[in-house]
Amino acid sequence: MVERTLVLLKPDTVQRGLAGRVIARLEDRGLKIVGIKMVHMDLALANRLYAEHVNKPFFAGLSEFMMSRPIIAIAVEGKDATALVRATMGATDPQKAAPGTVRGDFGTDIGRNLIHGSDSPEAAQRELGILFGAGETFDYDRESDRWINES
Ligand code: IDP
Ligand code: MG
Repeated sequence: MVERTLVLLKPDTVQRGLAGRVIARLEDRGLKIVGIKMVHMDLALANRLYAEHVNKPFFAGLSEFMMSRPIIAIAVEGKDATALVRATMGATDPQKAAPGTVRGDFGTDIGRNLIHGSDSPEAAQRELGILFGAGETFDYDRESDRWINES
């Protein structure tokens, strides 16, 4: 099913100048950018986005890192976009992520794993609502997607 999902390029991706290369991997898989912006996360945003993790021992470090520098939020659309993004990202721990994935190729540490992707279509809906307001995402067709929409 064609759906939308949330990608965040974490501070390490922006700091290391890898944003373009990571975005290219998403586009190379056929995903369509339907919203994109730079965000400097605050604690309220971190608490909402990572609601499932607020009581975990790593939450303090995670939220501190996510608030440390600007990130890039991207709404992407495509067939099974959530699963496709997750496969492109690789496992949470870069040590375990397969070569060819973003985390497997560029990641060094579980706390510096470059990219966030929603973990289910339901989570994607919720997270997109947190990051993108009305008028910040766009409906448009790409000629190259016609065959996907017809299948
Ligand atoms: P995900 O990003 O692959 O969906 P989650 O389990 O949702 O992984 O965790 C959110 C983020 O929290 C991870 O991307 C990672 O940066 C961080 N994190 C998760 N588990 C640990 C841990 O055990 N130690 C340190 N950081 C962690
Ligand atoms: Mg997650």
